[in-house]
Amino acid sequence: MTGVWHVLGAGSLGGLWATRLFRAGLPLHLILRNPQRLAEYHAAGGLELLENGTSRLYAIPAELPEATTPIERLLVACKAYDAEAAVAEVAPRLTKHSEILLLQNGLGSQQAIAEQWPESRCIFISSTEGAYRQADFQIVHAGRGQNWLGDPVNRQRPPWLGELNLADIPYTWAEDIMAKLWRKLAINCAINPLSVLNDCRNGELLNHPEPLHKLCCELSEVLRACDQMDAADGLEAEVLRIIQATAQNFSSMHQDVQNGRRTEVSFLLGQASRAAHQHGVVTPTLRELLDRLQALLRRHGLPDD
Ligand code: NAD
Ligand code: KPL
Repeated sequence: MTGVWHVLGAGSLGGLWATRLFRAGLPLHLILRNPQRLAEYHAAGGLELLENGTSRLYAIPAELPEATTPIERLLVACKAYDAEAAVAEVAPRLTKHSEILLLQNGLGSQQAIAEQWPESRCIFISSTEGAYRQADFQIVHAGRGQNWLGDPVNRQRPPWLGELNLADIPYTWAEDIMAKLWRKLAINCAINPLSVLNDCRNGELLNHPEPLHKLCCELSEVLRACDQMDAADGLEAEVLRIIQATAQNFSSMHQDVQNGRRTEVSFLLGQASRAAHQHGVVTPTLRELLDRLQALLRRHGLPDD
């Protein structure tokens, strides 16, 4: 074993990772945001994982950000818009050679954290696993998937990857994690906003081939301008394949809006738009989509970033 895991954020994906690591016998602490959340957690008796029709409660030790034990490996499982501030709260506890694992979707939050804490090794994760919260501290493992882990500045595998095998957490070490993250960002940009604006399941987007096609062309051009040739290759075909494979599902952004939760738009469409602007790529479809999406978010009383 190579040290203690600290999981920052006991939500859906953080809970899924934490329960699997803990039941494999790995040393782990959850970090909860404030004394009230910690008291509620203790009252619940731990984190419950519902999986394959069975449920089990795991009494994982939990603490506050201001605890004093050093942190060597931090798994950040907050939403992209909370991640930097959450790391700042525990930053005084990070050891000199600490590792920060970032589970956030989209792009932008990872780079901000890597710049802010250059002494820590930042490992980016692109996850296609599915989990949601049925109630506070009750996590449902809803969909099998993959976790790609990688470090854009150091391709060496960390020594603790074997612990993920022990915990039955599916993973692949990605030599080019940026390509994975850009590809997922582009797929989410193509599907999620259109599903929100048309208020539909993913499959119904096949009835709107024109905006989907234009969007995929613009997104591919943005990816190529960012030197992400692999991520651009065959984007539209993959988007169509994913739409078919998830035809009956509502996208995560659609679910966020339906449930009155803030979206990660700034780290998805916002990031694609900023990259387009920076590289002088003209993206009228993307721009119009972002404007319409932000207007809809404001109408729903949600932040538009
Ligand atoms: P979530 O909202 O279920 O969980 C986030 C948790 O972080 C919440 O419990 C929140 O209270 C906590 N948090 C926020 N600020 C904190 C702070 N300062 N200190 C401590 N805790 C704090 O979100 P999620 O669905 O687990 O998503 C996390 C990230 O993973 C997102 O970027 C999401 O896009 C990505 N992701 C999620 C899934 C999924 O199936 N849920 C799949 C792939 C990727
Ligand atoms: O990742 C997704 C999401 O809903 O966030 C899919 C299903 C791929 C749609 O973009």
